[in-house]
Amino acid sequence: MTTASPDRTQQTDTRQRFDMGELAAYHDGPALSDAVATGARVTVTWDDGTQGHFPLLWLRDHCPCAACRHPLTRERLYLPLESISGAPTVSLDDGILRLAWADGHVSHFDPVWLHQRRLEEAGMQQPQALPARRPWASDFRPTRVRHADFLEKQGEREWLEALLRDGLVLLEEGPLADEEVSRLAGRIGPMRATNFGARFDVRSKPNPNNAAYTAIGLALHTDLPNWRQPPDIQLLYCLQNEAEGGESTFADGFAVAEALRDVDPEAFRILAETPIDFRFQDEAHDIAVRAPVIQLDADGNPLEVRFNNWIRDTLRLPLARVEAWYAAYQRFWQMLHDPRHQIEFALEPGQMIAFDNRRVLHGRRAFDPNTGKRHLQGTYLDLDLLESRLRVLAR
Ligand SMILES: O=C(O)CCC(=O)C(=O)O
Ligand SMILES: [Fe+2]
Ligand SMILES: [Zn+2]
Repeated sequence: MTTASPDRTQQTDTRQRFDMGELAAYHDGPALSDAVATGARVTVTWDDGTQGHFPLLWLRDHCPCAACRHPLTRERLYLPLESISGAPTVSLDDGILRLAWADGHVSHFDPVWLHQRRLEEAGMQQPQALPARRPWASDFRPTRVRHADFLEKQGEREWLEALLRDGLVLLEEGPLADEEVSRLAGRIGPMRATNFGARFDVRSKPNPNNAAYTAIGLALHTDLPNWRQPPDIQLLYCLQNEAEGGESTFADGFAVAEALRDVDPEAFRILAETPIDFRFQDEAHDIAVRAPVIQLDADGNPLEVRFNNWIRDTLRLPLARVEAWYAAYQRFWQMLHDPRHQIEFALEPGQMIAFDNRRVLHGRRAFDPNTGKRHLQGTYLDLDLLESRLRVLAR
C-alpha cells in the first residue's frame, strides 16, 4: 500500500473500471451538477434537471471498487449485512460522485450509471430494454430473415428481436443441409435436451412415440407442457416438404387468452385458476406435472400457455367443476383455431420457423406420405440465452 495520493490512484482505477462489467452501461447521459447527503440518503442532481435519492446502504452495496466487485468476474463481493454508521463525506470529483465513508472506504460512482438506476417511489424500470411483446394483429405475418443475413450481426439481431416481440420468426433461403438447425441453434446457445433428444427429426416413423412422428394432422399445441419447465423456444428447420398437405399453423396463445378474457371472463378465469394434469409415458419415461392451461404472472398477464390435448392426463377435478372446465377449454380451443387468430402457411425447404413455445401454439395439417417426403429437423433453446445473445450483440 502506498501512502502517496491514494485518492488519485483510486480515481484512475475507477475510471478504468467504468469501462467494465456492471459499469459497461457507460453511455452518453447527463452530468452531475450537485450531490448532498440528506440523512440516510444521498440526493444527486443531474444537469438535465432530474434528481435522484439513493439510500446509503444501497450506495455502499453498489460500490464498484475492486474490493467490492471482483475486477475479473465482475461479480459482487460486498455483503450488505451491516448498517452504515455515520454519514459519508459527499463530493463531486471531476464529475464523478465520490463518497468517503466513516470507516475510511471510498466509493466512486459514474453519473450516467447512477442516472440509469434512479430509484422511483414505486415500480422500477427494467434493467435493460428487451423488445416488448406485441400481440398479433389480425393481419400478422411473420418477419422473414434471410439465412445469409442471420449469419451477420444485424440480421441475427433482427431475428432475435422479432422472436422476442412476436414469439415467431421465419428464416429463409437456408441450405438443404443435414443438421443446419443445430448449427444455427449453436450460434445462440446449447440446445435444450428433452426426452426426445437434443435434436429431433419430424417425419412419419414406423413406431412413433409422439403424434408429430406420424402423418396425421396436429391441432394447435405447445410442446412438452408435461414438464415443469417446457422448452422456451422451438426451432423447426424444413429439409423436405413435397407431400400433399402438411401446412404449418400457428396462433398467439397470449393474444387469444386476452381475447378469451374479453368475451368470456369466466372461461378465462377457470383456465387460469385450475391446475390440471399433463403426462407423457413411453417405455423409458413418465413425465408429469400439474399446472393451469393459462398461467398468469403477478400482474395477471399471461405468462405461459400449456395446451396439448394428446398428453393432457385424466382430468382430476372436484365433480362440481368438471363441466365448467370443459366448457372453458372448448371455448379457448375454438378461439385458437378460428381463422381470425390462426395463421397458416407451408414451410419451404430451406426455411426455419422459430417460436416461443410457451406463448405461441403450433400445429400442422395432415399430409399424405405417399405423395412425397416431408422432413423437418427440430431443437429447442432457452429464452435466457436468446436474451443474452441480444444483449451481447447490442454491446
Ligand atoms: O410437423 C410439424 O410441422 C410440427 C410437428 C410438431 O408439432 C413438433 O415437432 O413439435
Ligand atoms: Fe409440436
Ligand atoms: Zn468499494
